[in-house]
Amino acid sequence: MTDTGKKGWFSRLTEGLSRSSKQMTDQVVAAFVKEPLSERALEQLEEHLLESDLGPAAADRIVERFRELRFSAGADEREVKEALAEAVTAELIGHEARYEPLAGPKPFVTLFVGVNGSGKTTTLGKIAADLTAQGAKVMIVACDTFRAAAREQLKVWAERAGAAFESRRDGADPAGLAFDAYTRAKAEGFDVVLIDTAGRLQNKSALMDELLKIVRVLKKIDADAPHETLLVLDATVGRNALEQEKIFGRTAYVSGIVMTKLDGTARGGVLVPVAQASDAPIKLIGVGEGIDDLQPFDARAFSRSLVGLQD
Ligand SMILES: Nc1nc2c(ncn2[C@@H]2O[C@H](COP(=O)(O)OP(=O)(O)OP(=O)(O)O)[C@@H](O)[C@H]2O)c(=O)[nH]1
Ligand SMILES: [Mg+2]
Repeated sequence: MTDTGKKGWFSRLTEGLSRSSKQMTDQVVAAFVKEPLSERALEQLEEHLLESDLGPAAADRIVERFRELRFSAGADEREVKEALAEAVTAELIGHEARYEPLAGPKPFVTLFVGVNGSGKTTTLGKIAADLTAQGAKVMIVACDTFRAAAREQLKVWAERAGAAFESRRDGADPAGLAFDAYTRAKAEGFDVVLIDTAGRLQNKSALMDELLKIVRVLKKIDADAPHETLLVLDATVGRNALEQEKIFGRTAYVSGIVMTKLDGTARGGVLVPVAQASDAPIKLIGVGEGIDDLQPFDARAFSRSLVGLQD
């Protein structure tokens, strides 16, 4: 997650986004390179932007930018890609921020929320490993108490990261667990507390009630807790991610968004409308299942990778 080894980091991003960049650029580039500007080319651009799930508003603005750019008939591939990358970056300005758990209060409590399968547990595990590698004292709390498998999966991540692990048996009250774990973390000088939550309960309102209850009990210990609530969204569900942002963004005190599985889709452009719809900035992106495949979100780097630029 730290930007050390910049080159490896960037090539991982580019590799992860390769399906999206193929979708987005191959034909677009062909339509503009060494061609006089035409309505047909602009239409194609719009089509491909929409197919990448960038959304109609952003697609319109990008097409207008291209219309005004008026590439010379000698424009090469690089020029076209650079222009597209700049246009996408412009759409993301103001929607990026860092996740900095070691810069805030101690222990810094982060709550992970999102629908089932979005990547909460995996993201939490990657973050834990990154933080312990930096020497932080990390506690992981398994508030998805309804599934034994969920607890086991998280325990594996905790062991791999060398983090403390707090859990309870099936069906135990997640808020009670969160309260006790935070109390212990405070008493024992932990730097960071990472709280995993269930993605699915009997129904949506039960899920929201439970999240709000966890938030309420944490606030009994520190009115500012949780210090971060990360909404984890799966890019492969395309524009459904927008629906999920709407539901959680309104009710769960979301302070940052993690967009996962950008490597598993050609529609990574969906990050753009999600960023624009959300009050919370994008903070992290997942570009693979491995421990090193979680990255801080950088609008410029993301945009360049999305159009297939290699640096
Ligand atoms: N390719 C890819 N797979 C990912 C990424 N992030 C998570 N996954 C995979 O997505 C699947 C679901 O991830 P989980 O972390 O279990 O999701 P969850 O939100 O905890 O799900 P529930 O506990 O059921 O609510 C797992 O197989 C992960 O390995 C990513 O960035 N890229
Ligand atoms: Mg999980």
